[in-house]
Amino acid sequence: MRVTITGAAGRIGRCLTAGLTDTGHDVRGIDAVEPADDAAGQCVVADLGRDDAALADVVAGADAIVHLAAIASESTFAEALDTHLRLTHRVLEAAVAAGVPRVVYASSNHAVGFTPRAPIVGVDTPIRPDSFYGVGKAAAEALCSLYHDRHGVAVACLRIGSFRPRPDSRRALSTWLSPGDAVRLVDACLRAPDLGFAIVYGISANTRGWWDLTTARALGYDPVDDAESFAADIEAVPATDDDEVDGRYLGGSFARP
Ligand code: 15L
Repeated sequence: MRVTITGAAGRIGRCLTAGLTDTGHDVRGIDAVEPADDAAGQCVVADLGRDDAALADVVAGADAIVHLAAIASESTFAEALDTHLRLTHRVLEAAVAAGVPRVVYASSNHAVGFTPRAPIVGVDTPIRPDSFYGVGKAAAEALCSLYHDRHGVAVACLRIGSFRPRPDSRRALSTWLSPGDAVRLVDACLRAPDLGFAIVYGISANTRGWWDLTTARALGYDPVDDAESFAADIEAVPATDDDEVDGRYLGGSFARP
């Protein structure tokens, strides 16, 4: 498939550019900065938020857009509106204008981060953002739903957990998404024949995972990594008060008092 990735120079963008290319997709990227590795040749450097021509050009002829571009952490309310809602609106409009049938949107677990921790949480749990970041992601999920219903764009919203080379905290033993599984998840969303509108959690097959992967697996996601392999190393370091506080809500430190 011809796949356009926004935010291609970011951590997840570089991983997906390389991984989806290896999987056989024809990948083009767009980002405000040049990627710091081999993905450079596949990435247009342009301001997605302002440059209409560059956006139209990079999505032209695409079979799907993977929309990652955003500030991937807490920011001001104004920045959250801009980076999540306005930017996603631009990408969805560009998809409709160019006839791109499918969008994979990088949402976040922080859309439901103020949900008290429970053994298993489905994608149907009520929206409970833990930050302006989470509000922006939840609002952008709603925008994706509108573009699916109104314009027929197939959309997968990925509530990504903790994307890291390896889990780096007690919480990440539950929330980790490995680079390999990130590629597998997005590839499944690109290929799923009847995507419709789907919300899925983006984590690896973590033994201690608390987000239900049923909707992701139904799309064909078959995660292979498990944060448990790193548990002994992480638990060798004594737990802190922050670990205890971060264990109360799904969003961890984002939901601290
Ligand atoms: C996210 O959505 C953030 O982008 C990332 O920086 C982490 O904080 C991650 O969630 C997480 O919950 O660990």
